[in-house]
Amino acid sequence: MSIINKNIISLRDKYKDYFPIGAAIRPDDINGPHKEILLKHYNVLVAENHMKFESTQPKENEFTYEAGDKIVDFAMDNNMKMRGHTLIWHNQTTEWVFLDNQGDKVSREVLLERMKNHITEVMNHYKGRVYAWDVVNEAIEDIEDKQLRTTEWLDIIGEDYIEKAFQYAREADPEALLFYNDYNNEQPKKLEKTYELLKKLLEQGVPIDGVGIQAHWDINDVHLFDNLRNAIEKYASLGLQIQITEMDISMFSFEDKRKDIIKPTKEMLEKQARVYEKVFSIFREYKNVITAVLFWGISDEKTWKDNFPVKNRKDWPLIFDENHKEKLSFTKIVEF
Ligand code: HAH
Repeated sequence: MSIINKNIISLRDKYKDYFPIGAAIRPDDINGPHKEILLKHYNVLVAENHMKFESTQPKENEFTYEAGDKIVDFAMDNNMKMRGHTLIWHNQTTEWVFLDNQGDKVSREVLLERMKNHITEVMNHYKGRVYAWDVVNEAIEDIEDKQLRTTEWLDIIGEDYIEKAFQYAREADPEALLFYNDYNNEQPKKLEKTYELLKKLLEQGVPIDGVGIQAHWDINDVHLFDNLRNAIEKYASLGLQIQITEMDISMFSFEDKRKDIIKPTKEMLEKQARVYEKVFSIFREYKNVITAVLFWGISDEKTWKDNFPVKNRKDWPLIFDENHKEKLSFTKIVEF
């Protein structure tokens, strides 16, 4: 039996004059109720996990594309665009990348060679199918007064690892749009650091086309709307396009570690709907610079927020509920 209610408007149709709307998916989402939601509402996809370093090159020079290909084939068969996430990141990257046969850290030269090989291989494999890549993910430090996150990439290669990654990416696929992607990068301090980094790189001629605002937000952030507007304007002033790459709006603020809420209250759902309504109205206002909006998941049935930042705590951050039905948040996004 189909879960689709024919009377419900399609999100991607409603937004056809604004930007593509998408979701991060896992291979099993292309069956069952999630498949129906995808086919009706979305026109851009991203693999939640299956294009990350540990998935595409778990061992040196052993590239594995099966799961990623399954997702890309589904996207192509259904006329959807595909984003690539992600090439260079400190997480979900297997340890071998940074070590030699003795288990010692490799040299800058070796790591640059491995970086280039990875980027070239993976981008070549997906050439013509993945139109935009998160080349570098989460390189900015959260702690104040420190610009770059401490990672093996930075430690072994040095600060120019970011520009190298973008250069290799441009060489590998000159047609692909290249993004720098991060979370909390609409918040003033992280925005400032990101702006400085991107400005410097662009002045040096590093090929960066856009910035990804992950948008892992929550219903309690009172500064969100002002921060978001400010961030969009600031990034756009650099001539960059902006994509909202991983949106979800948690019922819990980051510091809230409560585990006793087993069902969202009406008040929580209404609050979430107001946040979704408002951020989408801001996105529409900036449709000239926002070139895609993607959710990090499909329905509340499963989301990474069920395990982050608190393990095994149910959250309800998406616009379809645990039974795949449209939430009030959905309604508020399409009512304009
Ligand atoms: C994102 N990190 C990653 O880009 C994505 O690949 C992963 O599947 C989920 C979320 C977000 C993140 C955060 O919001 C706070 C701290 C660390 C990481």
